[in-house]
Amino acid sequence: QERYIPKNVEGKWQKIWEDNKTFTVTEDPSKPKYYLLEMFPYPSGRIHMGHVRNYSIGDVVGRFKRMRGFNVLHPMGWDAFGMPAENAAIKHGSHPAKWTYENIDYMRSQLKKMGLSYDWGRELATCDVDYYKWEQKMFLEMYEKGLVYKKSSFVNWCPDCETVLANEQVEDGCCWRCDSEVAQKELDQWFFRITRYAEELLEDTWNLPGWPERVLVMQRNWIGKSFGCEIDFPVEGKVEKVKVFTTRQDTLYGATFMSLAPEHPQALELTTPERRAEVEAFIDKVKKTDKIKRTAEDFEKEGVFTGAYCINPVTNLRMPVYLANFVLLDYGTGAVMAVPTHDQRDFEFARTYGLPLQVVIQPEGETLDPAAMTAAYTEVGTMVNSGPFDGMRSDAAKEKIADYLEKEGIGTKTVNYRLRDWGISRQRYWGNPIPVINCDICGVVPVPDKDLPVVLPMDAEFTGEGGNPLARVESFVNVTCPQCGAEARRETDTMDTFVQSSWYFLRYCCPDFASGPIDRARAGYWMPVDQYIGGIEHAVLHLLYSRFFTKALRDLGYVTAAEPFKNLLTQGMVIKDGAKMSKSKGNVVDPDALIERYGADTARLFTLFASPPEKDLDWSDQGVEGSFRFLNRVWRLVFEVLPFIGSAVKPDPASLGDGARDLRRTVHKTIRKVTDDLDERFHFNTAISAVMELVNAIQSFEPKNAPENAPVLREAVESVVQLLAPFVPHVAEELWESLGHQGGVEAAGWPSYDPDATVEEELLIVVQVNGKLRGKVTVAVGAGEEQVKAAAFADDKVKPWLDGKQIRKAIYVPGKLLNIVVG
Ligand code: ANZ
Ligand code: ZN
Repeated sequence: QERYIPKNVEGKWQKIWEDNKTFTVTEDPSKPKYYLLEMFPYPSGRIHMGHVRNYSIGDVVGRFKRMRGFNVLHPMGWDAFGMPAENAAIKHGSHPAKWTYENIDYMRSQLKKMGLSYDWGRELATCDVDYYKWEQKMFLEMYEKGLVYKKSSFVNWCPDCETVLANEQVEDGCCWRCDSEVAQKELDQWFFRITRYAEELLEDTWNLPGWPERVLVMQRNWIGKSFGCEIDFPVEGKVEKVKVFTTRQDTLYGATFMSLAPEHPQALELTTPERRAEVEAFIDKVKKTDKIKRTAEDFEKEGVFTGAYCINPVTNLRMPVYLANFVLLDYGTGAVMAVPTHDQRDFEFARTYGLPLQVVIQPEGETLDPAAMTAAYTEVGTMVNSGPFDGMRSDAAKEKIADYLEKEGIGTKTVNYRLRDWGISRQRYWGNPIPVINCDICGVVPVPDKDLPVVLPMDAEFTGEGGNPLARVESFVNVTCPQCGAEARRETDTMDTFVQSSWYFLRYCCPDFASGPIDRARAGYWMPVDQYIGGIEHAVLHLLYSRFFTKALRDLGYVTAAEPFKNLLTQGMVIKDGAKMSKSKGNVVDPDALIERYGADTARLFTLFASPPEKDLDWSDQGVEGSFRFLNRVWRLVFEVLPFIGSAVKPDPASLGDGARDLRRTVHKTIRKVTDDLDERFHFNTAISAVMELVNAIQSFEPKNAPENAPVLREAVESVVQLLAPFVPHVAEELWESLGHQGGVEAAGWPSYDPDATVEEELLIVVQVNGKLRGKVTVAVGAGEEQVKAAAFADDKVKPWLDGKQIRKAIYVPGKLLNIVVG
């Protein structure tokens, strides 16, 4: 077969892999395990270049590890619930299930055409009853443990998708999916109590050295731990107190008024009758604005006076109580002691409403005048106007004041987290039904075990009229209460799709396990995932939820691992003409067309060669052409040397000529380099260039037909084929077979290098005359200064610069450079 025709090669090997179940794995205790995972795709319809890149990266790792003797679990599946299926159903009048499963079939065939080394026997789709039924079971177990609860709350509401969004799904006040502006709405919602794990989630970020630092930083900031105090402020004329949370108790002596969240439960109680109408109007207004806007730095600070006063417990100052739009109900205690001199928001608020300022921290060598201040002073300084704490540094005073408050019974030291519980209710059909029944008499009643799973009814109608189609399926909704037998209504909220992706990696360990969600033994063998690969856009959402789920399931006894992903690689985007490849930009390259024209190996090679995985990949048609040409060269080279290397055996280092020894050195140095580049690293592009150089070296090696060169030549081309196998598996298998091997290149294992063969025998010395580069000479390793000089003086390029001149001195940097000074 003289010509490289990808179609002939790729189909053939894909069938062999499938027939031989080459990538099917079991929990083999005799081998080291390696769990490799790429983030599973949403079955949107077609594979895009981002997928091609993600999965090509993963496949190199998987094939390399397999060649190195690891038992590699490399599964694939579908994140199959979600809104697009329902929207498509509305648009085309079909069923979300039909749309989803058709897309899965098509995309699976696309992935198979890429020659990815998946164990397809473990494939799962999260919309399979067999998958989501286990999620319902775990949900109810978490409910029992108080890890799931229902409460009425204000939620982010996307008016276009007509569903609730988690905080993580709101970007700049807009829906992460459709970009419409997010509104606030009060609804009964289901939550996972992720906050119970806030501390452990934070703490364990320090035990994940295999994660990119910036992802860890984003998670730490998202969890947002802060240390401070809760302080009680008496209310004038009442017994009740107002509790605030502050991280700046050092500013307590400067607190001049109070700011409460408009939704604060004490807001109306405190309001005096004459202020009531105005206060109510303000509360209504704020409830309509979304939280993200309210807390934006440049959003106008607005408030209303309640008519009530608090007493500052250390200064006895009367502090007017305001409601303020920037104070949120669900952070801290929902109430803030306002210190306008040292907090910028309070400063702006005080200026707007003419409230008093008191400086309690002075900057070094300066005296702040409250009347002249144009911004709050937020740095560390010297304490003033603060009674016994005057003269201290403010950062030291923090601790002292906290102690004092505790001793006096005014306040307590507390820790606060920014992390909120994870709202998972979605008012949509195409999701996992929350398995409870709402009874007027009994309240929330879990669906009894014998009645699980709650299966999505197939006869819902998708009219696009808004609301949840599930809620309109009477046969689904109308049930009797399992507890009291009264008429009751089935819950129609479904779970956020991020719930399914929070444990799919556990189900991959045991996809056929029939007696529970997770087989402890098998999950115990595979977990944690050794290498996870996916986009940076999941830095907080999916990666935090998965960590939470793993910990929660550990506490339910399902797994032993505390962390799901040992190493994380976040790959860059694929860009073309300077922009992210996307339909809206009109710059997409279709993987099908690419594979049709060049074959999967070229598509893989290009995406791996064009840039390091973490960086963005700039699409280049010439680059694709170049990769294709390279594969053609390798192909031709193998068939060119094939007649000469027939039955050649391993080279005998002792009997090699100079040229052969040089080639062999290049071969072994290349093996060493590629191994280094792939082992626990992702330097694919430099590994590929090293192989390209090796191919050049083989091409220029002559004479190829000399019998004594056959062993070295054979070793050289075989190494090329082996080193390329993880990148371009089809070509590699075909050439390996052509070279006379049976059983496949992967099974042959990864080549090892002979350290002796890599030792340099000659050195290249740069020769300068009066500091200018004039030539290069080759000398034997171990040559002394005199030999180097002799070679330099005799060199044709150097000689003309010395002719007729007097040599004053020569400076030799051993092994590198000779500078001859003439005059
Ligand atoms: C007084 C003070 C003085 C504050 C000062 C800051 C500076 P972190 O660090 O992010 O935890 N705060 C407390 N609860 C709030 C809520 N529900 N909505 C809006 N703001 C709230 O932030 C803690 C600080 O944020 C607290 O410390 C409080 O203002 C404010 F010079 O108290 B501080
Ligand atoms: Zn009941």
